[in-house]
Amino acid sequence: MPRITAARVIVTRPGRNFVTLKIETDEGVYGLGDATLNGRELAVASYLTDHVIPCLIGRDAHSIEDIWQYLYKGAYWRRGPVTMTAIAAVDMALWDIKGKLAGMPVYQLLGGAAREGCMVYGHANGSDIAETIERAQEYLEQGYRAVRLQSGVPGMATTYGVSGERFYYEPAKGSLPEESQWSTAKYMRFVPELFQKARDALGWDIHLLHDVHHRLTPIEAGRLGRDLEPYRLFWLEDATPAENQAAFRLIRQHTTTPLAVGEIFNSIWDAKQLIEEQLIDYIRATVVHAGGITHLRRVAALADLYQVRTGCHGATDLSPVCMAAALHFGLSIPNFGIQEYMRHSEETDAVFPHAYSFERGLMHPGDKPGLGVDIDEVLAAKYEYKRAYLPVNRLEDGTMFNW
Ligand code: EZ4
Ligand code: CO
Repeated sequence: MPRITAARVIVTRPGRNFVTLKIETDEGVYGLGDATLNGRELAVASYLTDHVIPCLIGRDAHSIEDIWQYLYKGAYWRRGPVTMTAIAAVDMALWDIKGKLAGMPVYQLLGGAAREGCMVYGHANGSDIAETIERAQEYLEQGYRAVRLQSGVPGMATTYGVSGERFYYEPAKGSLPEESQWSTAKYMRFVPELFQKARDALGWDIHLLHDVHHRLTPIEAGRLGRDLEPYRLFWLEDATPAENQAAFRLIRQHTTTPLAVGEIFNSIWDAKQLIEEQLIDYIRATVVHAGGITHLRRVAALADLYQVRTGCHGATDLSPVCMAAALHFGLSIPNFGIQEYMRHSEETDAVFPHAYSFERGLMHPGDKPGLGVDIDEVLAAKYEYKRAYLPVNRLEDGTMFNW
C-alpha cells in the first residue's frame, strides 16, 4: 500500500496565478492536483495547508473514493467552491499517483479511450465583427472544428470576452477589481448580426459558440436564443445566472438553441434539476472546481441518463494539470460533448511540462503514466504570487450587475 508521506501547496505566477497540490508517497511517486480558484487563490491554499494536508499523512494513496468521502463528509460543511476545489486537487493528485503506480495513463484506469480525441473550441474575440471573424478564420486554419465568438459591442466601453491580445483572454488583472459596464439592450441588438456575418464568412462546417456570461434574464435569454436560431449555434453559454435552476424552464419554452451552463458549479447538486428536467444540453462543471475526476464522473453519469453532454470549462485560469485531468476524463466517458481550450502562455507551459497535444481540432491527453503533467519547481519559485481580481460589472446607471 502506497502511503502518503507528505503534501504541500505550490503557489506560482508564470503569467498568471496558479495553486498546485503535490502529494508524495513512500513508493517514490508523487501526484499533482490543480487547486486554482481565480481571484480567491489563497483561500484554497490555506484550506489545503491548514486543514486538509494534516488529514492526508499516513493514508493509503490508492483509496481515492474513501479519501474523497472523508474530506467531503468529514468537513461537516459540505460543498462550496473553496472546499470542492481543495477536494478536487487531492483527487487529481491521487489519480495521478494511481496511474504512475499502474504504469498507465489515467484514461485507461477510467475505462479506456471512448473516442479518438476530445474536440476542443478556441476563443475568437475582436473589438468588432470583422476582427472577430478574422480571428475565427485563424482558428479554422489551425484545424479547429469549433470556435467561440465574442465581439466588442458598439457603444459599450468594455465587453466580456474581448481583449487586446491575440488568442488570449485573461480577465483577472487588477490588484483591485476593475469596473466594467453593461447594457443589455445594446448587446441584444448586436449579437444576431455578429453570427449572421460569421456564418456568411465562415460557412456552416464550423461549430460556433457564444458566452453570455450570466448577463440576461430568462425571458431575455429566450429571445436571444430565438434570434440566434437561424445561425445554428453549438451552444449559448451561461444565458442567465443559474442559482435558480428552474429559471431555465422559461428559456427552454422559447428557444431550441442548445444551452450550456455550469462553469461555476461545484457539485452535482448545482446541476441536478437542470439535468433531470433536461433544461440544458451541456454541463460545464470542471475537474478543478467540482470535486475532481471522482465527482465529475458522477455528474457525467447522471447527465448521460438525460442525453446531456459535457462541455468542461477550460479557461487559462485552469492550470495544465486540470487540462490534462479534463482530457483523461473526456476521453473516457460516453457522453463527452466538447472541451474548452484557451491556450496557456509560454511561461505557464514551461512551468508545467505536459504530454497532452492538439491535432486537427482534437486534443489527446497522451500516454504517459498518470496525468502526464509535471511541475518545474525551480522555475515555479521564480514567479511570485500577485493578487489579481476578476472584474466587477455595473449597469450604465451604476447598478451593480453580474460580471
Ligand atoms: O470567466 O475562467 O467560458 N469561460 C469563461 C471564463 C471565466 C473565467 C473565470 O475565472 O466564462 O472567461
Ligand atoms: Co463561460
